[in-house]
Amino acid sequence: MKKQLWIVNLILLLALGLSACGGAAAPEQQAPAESQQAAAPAEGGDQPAQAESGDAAAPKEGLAAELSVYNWADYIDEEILKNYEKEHGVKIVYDTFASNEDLLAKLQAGATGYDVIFPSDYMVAQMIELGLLAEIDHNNIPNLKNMDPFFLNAPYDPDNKHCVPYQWGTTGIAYSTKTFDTPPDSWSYLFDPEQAKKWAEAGGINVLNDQRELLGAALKYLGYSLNSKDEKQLEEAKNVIVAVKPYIKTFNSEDYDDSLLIPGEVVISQAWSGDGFKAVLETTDEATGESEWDYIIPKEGAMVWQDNGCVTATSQKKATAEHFLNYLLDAEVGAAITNYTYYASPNEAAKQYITKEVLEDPRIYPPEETLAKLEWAEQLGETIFVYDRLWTEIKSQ
Ligand code: SPD
Repeated sequence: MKKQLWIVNLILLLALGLSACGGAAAPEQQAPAESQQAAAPAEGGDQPAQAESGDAAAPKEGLAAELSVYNWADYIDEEILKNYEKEHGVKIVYDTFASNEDLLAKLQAGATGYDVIFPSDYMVAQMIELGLLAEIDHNNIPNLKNMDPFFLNAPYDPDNKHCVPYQWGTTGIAYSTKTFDTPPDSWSYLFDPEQAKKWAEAGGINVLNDQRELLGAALKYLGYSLNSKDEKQLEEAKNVIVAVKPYIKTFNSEDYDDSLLIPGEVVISQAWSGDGFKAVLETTDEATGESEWDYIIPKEGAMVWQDNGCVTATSQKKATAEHFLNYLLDAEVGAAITNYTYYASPNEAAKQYITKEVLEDPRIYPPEETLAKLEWAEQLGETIFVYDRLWTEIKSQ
């Protein structure tokens, strides 16, 4: 009996080891079927392969042994993943992407190994249209009740048939308070060539490596909608970016804390609210309360967005994916996400656990007058091909 168990465990270890290798590094591989959970050893002794980020025990009944999650960079505290692994015995294979378009390209290239993904609003609509998302079973996600109704039933996913809200935020400008005497309250600080030259010489400019975001900001600078489908306006926006490209030090959406803002690699950057606010908090002098960084919404207006947890159409582990999404929507878990990322939470029940400094900061939860200046990105239909072409032109000049 002991020998038989040993052989079963060895086979399991090998199988899990192989699927772990295939999870993040080679997501093109088909994910193992959800029914593999049945093979997890129920007795003590050897357990399935340990999770990379925690100690996944045998998966709880009805759950798969492993789940592949694909999210934006720096968008969850790893402790939350470890806790899920420990509590539910599901190993999380975690991988990150830099933009909605990168995520889409990956799925369209045939990657079928991802179970849970986190597209933004307009991309959810596009992915539904392309048949890339599964319909979710709300019975498996009772924590949807915790959500602020404002973030449910969005036009891009009526009745939340495919996705659940994850985090929301804005796209503005992060800036070094040592460099700027007055806050850079206009996109002209990035897009007017004379200004851009000045800030490039003062220490450097970063912009988001993201076509909807950068073209959207240039459109706003020109006084247009960031959802413009007008080819002349779009061409104009491209020319604005190309004109300042020599002054842009980096196109980077992923390394704010490590190498961009906090170490002072640049002095001004187009930035997402949470990343900007992280730089504010982490460089605040406790004695004076002053910070080396600040974050502002330009007066011409900016993007407001909502990211969403969705299950891929190719996932073989839909029930486990829904179980994981439900975990993320728990009030305390939702608060832990925001207390780490500094993005606003759509989770009403989480608010009691979110730190005051985040909940009461207008840079994270903007007041009405700021919200009035913000615009949601919408799905653009065929015009995305124009955006693709312009983005290629910008990047290749
Ligand atoms: N560091 C995590 C950033 C998540 C940003 N997602 C929003 C994109 C909106 N276009």
